[in-house]
Amino acid sequence: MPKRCDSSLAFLCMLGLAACSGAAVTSGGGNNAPPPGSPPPTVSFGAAPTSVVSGDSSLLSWSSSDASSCSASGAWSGIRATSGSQTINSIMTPSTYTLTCTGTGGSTTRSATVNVTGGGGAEVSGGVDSSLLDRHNESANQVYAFAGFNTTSGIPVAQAGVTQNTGGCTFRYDLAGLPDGNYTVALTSNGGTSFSRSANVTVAGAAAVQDFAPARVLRVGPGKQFAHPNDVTGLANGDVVEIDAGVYNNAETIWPSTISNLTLRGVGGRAHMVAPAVISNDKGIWVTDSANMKVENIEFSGATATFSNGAGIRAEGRDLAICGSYFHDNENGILGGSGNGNVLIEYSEFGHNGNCNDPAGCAHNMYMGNTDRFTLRYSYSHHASSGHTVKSRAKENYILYNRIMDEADGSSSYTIDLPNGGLSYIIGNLLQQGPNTENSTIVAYGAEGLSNPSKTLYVVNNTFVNDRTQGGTFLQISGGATAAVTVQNNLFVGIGSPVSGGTTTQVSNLQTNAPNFVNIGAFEYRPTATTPGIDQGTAPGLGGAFDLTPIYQYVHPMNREARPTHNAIDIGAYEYIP
Ligand SMILES: [Ca+2]
Ligand SMILES: [Ca+2]
Repeated sequence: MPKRCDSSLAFLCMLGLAACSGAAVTSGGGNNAPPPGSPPPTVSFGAAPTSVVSGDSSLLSWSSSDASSCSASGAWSGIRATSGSQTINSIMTPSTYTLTCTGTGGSTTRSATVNVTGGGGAEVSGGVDSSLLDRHNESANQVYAFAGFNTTSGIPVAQAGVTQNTGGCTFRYDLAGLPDGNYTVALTSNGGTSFSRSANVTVAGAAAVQDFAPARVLRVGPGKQFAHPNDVTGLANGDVVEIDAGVYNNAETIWPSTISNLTLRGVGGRAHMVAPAVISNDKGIWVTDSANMKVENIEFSGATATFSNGAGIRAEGRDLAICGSYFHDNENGILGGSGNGNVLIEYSEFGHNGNCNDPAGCAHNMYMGNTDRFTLRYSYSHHASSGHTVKSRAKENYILYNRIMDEADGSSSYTIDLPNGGLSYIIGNLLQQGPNTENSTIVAYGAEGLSNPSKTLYVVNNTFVNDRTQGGTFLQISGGATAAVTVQNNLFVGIGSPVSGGTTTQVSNLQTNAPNFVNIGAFEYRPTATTPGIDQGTAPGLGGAFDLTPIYQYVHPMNREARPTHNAIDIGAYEYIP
């Protein structure tokens, strides 16, 4: 779930004690007397979260208008850009961060305080199996500690969000600073409405570990309960199916609609599902009819079907989360049905899927149907064959911090195709079309008619590269003035038209033929000191309820890191640090 809401605020919201805007909290104030005719700067400044476990970090974010410079004081110091963000690590004591921005109209001061829990007692921490979590509403996954054994009523004495380990499909929590005593430690995936697991934990001066394990694990592999994923029977709601790493030939399964909340997980590496020469369901290697499935560490290859649209996964059930998986050499990598709900794909790779063999329509590296929300993040999609590298008809699209490319010899059509519009966020991506692309456009919005309810698109802080020597179009908007499009802080490299069609708001974008990246030939688009656009971006602000400011940047392969801050935000998908 892309929405940001710090855990303590979410808890207050749950109790009805605070408005849950997800916005940062500001406090303090005080404006110096301005000279006549000039307004004092307007400054927005906040921390997220505003309460951390001792030793954890918080992100400070700010923006201003009518200011020429800002300075930090209190628990931090130094000169700051007039907008930006900075992660403060290892916060051990309650800390107040102050920012003063100055312009011709005077100065404005804002402060944000980060409170610290823990430090005085012992920590209770542990792993949380992904099968127990809501992957589509991450802030709802929380662990509470209640005083006494066997109770989950009343006000908890401590609370922590469940966090995902970077680069992986595993999760954990840390409840810090619990005084000695007996506690019930309880896991919720719906913000505290109910608890799916609880355990009695005694704290006696030392750290305690309490893991939350799945209800039941079925094991697949040589010598295991089932030799092959095709053989799995007797499934129950909430089961985890752990499949040993290795190659499984002739793989094809319809995961049934009568079972929900299944987690299918490769262990010890990826479990590779190789399609049979003829898939009997004529759709895909795995057809996910089950609601709320999770697929982790699985590889899919070789899917074909009668109409040249055989998929690694044919997604038909409501809500699907894919993590750490690899889809290659299928007709479609994933083909999303028209089922409603949310599809999340993260830390995954798609390559060499796609074709235009069927006159009725092409197959694509990934092709999402008209679902409610599609999120693609920290992933690598490349070398689509004739089809599109990413295609989605979803009503909402969050395409964040990915590498999506033809590279040297891919033959894709569009790099991103959102043919029906939708509320769409394309932020922090590396987007390239190669010399062999079969369509001169990189990103297309509304190409088949803006039939989704929202026709709003935000394209922010991406690095676009056109390697098509005859030129091309970086962003093509169809549908005329009905689309509301914001294009900000993008770096357009190569010849061609940056934005074509539509009525667009374009702010601080830059086009260059000399990007001076670390190694453009090897598709390493990190900036150097002479890359154009350093410190030349502008604060993106909010796009609807979503903060457009990039907080991560892509790390190859299929990973992410926090986007640092240095002076004003840079144009493009990376921030340059001297
Ligand atoms: Ca293209
Ligand atoms: Ca900068």
